[in-house]
Amino acid sequence: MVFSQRLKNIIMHKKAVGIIKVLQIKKSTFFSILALISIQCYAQKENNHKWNFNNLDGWDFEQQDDNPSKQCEINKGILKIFTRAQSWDRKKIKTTEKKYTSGRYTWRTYIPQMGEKDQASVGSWIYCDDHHELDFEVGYGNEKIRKELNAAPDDMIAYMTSQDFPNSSVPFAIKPGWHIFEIDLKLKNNKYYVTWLIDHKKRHALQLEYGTEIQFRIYCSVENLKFIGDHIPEQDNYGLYDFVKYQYRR
Ligand SMILES: [Ca+2]
Repeated sequence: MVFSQRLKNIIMHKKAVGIIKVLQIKKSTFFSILALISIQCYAQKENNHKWNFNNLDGWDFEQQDDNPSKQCEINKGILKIFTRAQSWDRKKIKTTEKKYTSGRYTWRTYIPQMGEKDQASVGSWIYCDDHHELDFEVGYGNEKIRKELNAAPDDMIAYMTSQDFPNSSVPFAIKPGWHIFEIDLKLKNNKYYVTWLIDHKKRHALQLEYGTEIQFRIYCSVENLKFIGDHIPEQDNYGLYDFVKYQYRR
């Protein structure tokens, strides 16, 4: 009896130790996961930044044309990018780092009165590759779209576009002048949910089929693009950028 009681006690003790060990492992795993999430959030928050364009530190120039001139100028904290009449100039700047994920992307962009029917676009956008790109592209707009939107003669057309997964493009009429363009990426079931806002008003939203495995560069551009007007630009067109901001949020 005494022996079996001792055996029982030993077994009970071992079980208790086992449970405590399991609990300790679970606890340590829990704290490891918590630490990992905190580190990731902290790392992403470290990416928070506002670029005021007193210089182009942190940005690289890019072009998709055969014109060697950069056509990017900074004057008193305002970046100007322009394209020439009768050309297919495509001038852009992009963040050196491709690391931005969920959160709020903000551009303060000036849209001028662009050439009537000109195929020229002022872009405020983010890009990973040709299938993972989210844009504001603003231009004169082609005749068909202008009719559909009942655009006034001085209206410009802003296209809010997801290039793929899924593809979606929604046009919206805006007046020339300074605007706040924002792309907001929220995670829903680990996939991005994108909201396009113009001057703090929601104008389009879409559930995307991808999440933080896709990281973006931020872009500013003026490009002569065929989709946005009816003929090759007849005047020089430009866009101005006061600042760009990225603010992380899950
Ligand atoms: Ca500025």
